[in-house]
Amino acid sequence: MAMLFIAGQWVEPAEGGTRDVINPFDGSVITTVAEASPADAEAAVQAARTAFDEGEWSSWSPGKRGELLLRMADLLQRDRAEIARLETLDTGKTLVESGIDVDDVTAVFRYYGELADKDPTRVVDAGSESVHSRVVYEPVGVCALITPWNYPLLQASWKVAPALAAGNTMVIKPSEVTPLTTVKMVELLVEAGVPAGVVNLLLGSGPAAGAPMVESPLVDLVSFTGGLRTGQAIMKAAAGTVKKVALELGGKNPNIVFADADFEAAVDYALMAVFLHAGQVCSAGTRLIVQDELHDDFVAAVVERAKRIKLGNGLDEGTESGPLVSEEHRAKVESYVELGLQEGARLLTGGNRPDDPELQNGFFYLPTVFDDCRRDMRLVQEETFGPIMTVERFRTEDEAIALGNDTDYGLAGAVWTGDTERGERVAAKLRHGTVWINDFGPYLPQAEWGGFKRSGIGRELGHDGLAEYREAKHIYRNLAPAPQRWFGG
Ligand code: TXE
Repeated sequence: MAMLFIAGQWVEPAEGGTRDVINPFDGSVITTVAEASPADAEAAVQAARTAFDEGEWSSWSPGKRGELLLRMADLLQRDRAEIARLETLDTGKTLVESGIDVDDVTAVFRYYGELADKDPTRVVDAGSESVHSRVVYEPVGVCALITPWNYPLLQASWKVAPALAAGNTMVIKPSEVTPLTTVKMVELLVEAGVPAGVVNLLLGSGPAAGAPMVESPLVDLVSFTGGLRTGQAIMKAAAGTVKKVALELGGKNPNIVFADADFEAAVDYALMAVFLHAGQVCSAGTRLIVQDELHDDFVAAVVERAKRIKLGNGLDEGTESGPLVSEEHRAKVESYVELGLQEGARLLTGGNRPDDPELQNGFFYLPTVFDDCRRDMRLVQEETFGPIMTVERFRTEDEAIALGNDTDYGLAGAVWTGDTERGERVAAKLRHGTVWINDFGPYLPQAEWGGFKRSGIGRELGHDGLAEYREAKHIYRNLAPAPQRWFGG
């Protein structure tokens, strides 16, 4: 049974709690893992605090920390197949996607491994010959890293790698729904040589394991990826001790297609944008916003291909999309389909569970397309996090931009056009943290990722993703101290 990892030891939870981890493909129990209580959270936080304040970690040079991350990258590649299989069992996504996740995670560890010793110290011109002024960057301290179930390993790496590179200690809490690859990640970090207490792992629910970390006066920073409501609760809870807070809270992302776009490519990406991983992607392009004259042909092509998406076991070759992550999550997706029908959206395909007998025990849902959608519908405005595409139309460039920005979120968006200048004009006006022109989905470890508006606070990846885990300190040295006589004396 996977246990908690506290102060360099794999330990039983204080109250002996356990939780079954469910395979979303067929509802079977993959394994049983430990379930933390608030007492475990307290112990994990204390271990991270002690390691930060008193441990050998603080004396590690940035270069040595970087080498640890590079070793970790090698270990991830060594165990690539095993990790990919675990991720597929746990999340339902296809093995190909899980393999890509491991490669992306490896790239993130390499990127921060190489960045760790690039000293950002800045000498500041104090305007005086007798002053030496510089800004140095130090770790924030103890970090609570709370991650979701859709990209368990990937989301954890975006936090763990920069937090280690900057010299912090941490407690990681993966989603209780999908803990397996995070357990593996901690095992590999131990093998890579991370000192005791620097990385601690809690398995358990938000209220019992997550909330005590957020409230703890011993924690300096919370980085959270997950849903909007939980993010709001975390921000409020963190206010009590004025922690640093970084939030990535999903999106409702527009995919804008002009009539002069490359038809085949735009159709292909429109499908991938929303149906990859059954739509359980924070940057999923669920809002297709298509120009009037292209609408009928484009939507017909999307629907025809959506009907042919092969659902199945993520471990099987040929499976194009897996199930939703849980029964509970499927119920949420189904309630949005009901709502869409009530709001007057026109169902073109899907809107149901598949009838394939082999999929009846899993949490499957058919790729679903709704036409005649309006910007004021909740179906269009709220994150469904499922395989649901909504279609809206526009006539002019200004209308397209207005629709693309008509959301409380601001994580990502795309524009498809054959006109380079128009692509740049629209990209400049979209209020989203990432904008793709004639593409959908790619991100780079070296480019910042995060949201405008309610999609969150702060950035992951890139230099800013490391800056989140650093405190700036100004050191001002007077080279010729002499009395100032401010008070006359
Ligand atoms: O996530 P939660 P849920 C969206 C998506 C989904 C919705 C809800 O729309 O349907 O969120 O999903 C921990 N203090 N996203 O309920 O609750 C929890 O244990 C501290 C978008 O599954 O946000 C888990 O580890 N921690 C998203 C993590 O928070 C708490 C990805 C995320 O869980 C806590 C996933 C608390 N009070 C869902 N309550 C994205 N941005 O990509 C829960 N947690």
